[in-house]
Amino acid sequence: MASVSSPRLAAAVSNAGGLGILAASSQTEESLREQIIATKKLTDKPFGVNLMLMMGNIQKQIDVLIEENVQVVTTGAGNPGAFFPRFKEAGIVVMPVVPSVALAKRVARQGAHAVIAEGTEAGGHIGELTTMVLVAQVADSLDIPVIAAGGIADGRGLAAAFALGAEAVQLGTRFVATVECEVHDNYKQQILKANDRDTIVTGRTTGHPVRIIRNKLAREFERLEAERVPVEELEKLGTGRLKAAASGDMEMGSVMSGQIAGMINEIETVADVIKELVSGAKDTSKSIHEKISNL
Ligand code: TUI
Repeated sequence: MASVSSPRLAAAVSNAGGLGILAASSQTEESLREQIIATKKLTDKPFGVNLMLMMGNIQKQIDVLIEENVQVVTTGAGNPGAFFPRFKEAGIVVMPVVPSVALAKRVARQGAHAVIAEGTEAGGHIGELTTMVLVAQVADSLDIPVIAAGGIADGRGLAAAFALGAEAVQLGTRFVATVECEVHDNYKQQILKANDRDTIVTGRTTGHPVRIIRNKLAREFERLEAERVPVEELEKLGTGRLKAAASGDMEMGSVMSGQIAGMINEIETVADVIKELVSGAKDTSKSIHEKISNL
């Protein structure tokens, strides 16, 4: 949710009973600190910060989290092992995103409090396994809580995640199409317009696959990857593209979105999304119970 999450969105999620997550992404320490302070002004509930592990200033970002007494950290796009001693010393709850059982087991050994098992249905940087197979296998392998992510936008997804052994869910794309999300309206409309097959994975050949909604940038990636141009050229093409999308460029912006976009048809408030998530899961549970009773 780099460039997409903001104090307003994270605070809205926490105020509605979820755990809002701010994206540290490529922010400077100063700007991350400002965002944390702004979020504290908007909610008195706990919230977390997501760290992208390949960032050059990550140690300085962690300094800020500790100084600002952030209680929960999620990590993405790498193995957070090297940072665990600092998190542990500061008493921070750590929940790494994991794309495989192997990494889930490793971070659990290193002291993770929970893992976020994110399937390839998700938007942005992704792994290979689907949520359906990943969550069940990770839940079978660990004795810490598993949070399911990737392809979850409503109560049916929440109920399905519980069925697979998860204790909670993480939503990304669903929260982009909310009133409180501060990306350009073009981005939200692109998600509303998208159908089930409108996302595509770019950058597989770079080792950093990223799921985005099909557009001119995606076609450009496809062309260059088919021509097997050097990785540096692809990385250059990808630089700054999420910010461009967040600012409204739907042609050459990286409009990151999960495959669930086809199911999102309305911009709603965060509170309504969370209310429907819970009531939808309860309805789903009843109908599952009936179906199973009739077996
Ligand atoms: O990180 C995300 N989503 C993101 S990051 C991002 S910015 C970016 N742009 C281009 C290339 C890379 C990043 C846009 N969206 N989600 C969490 C996530 N983490 N998804 C998958 C993973 C992951 C992948 C491999 C986590 C760990 C991992 O480990 C590999 C290893 O080192 O064992």
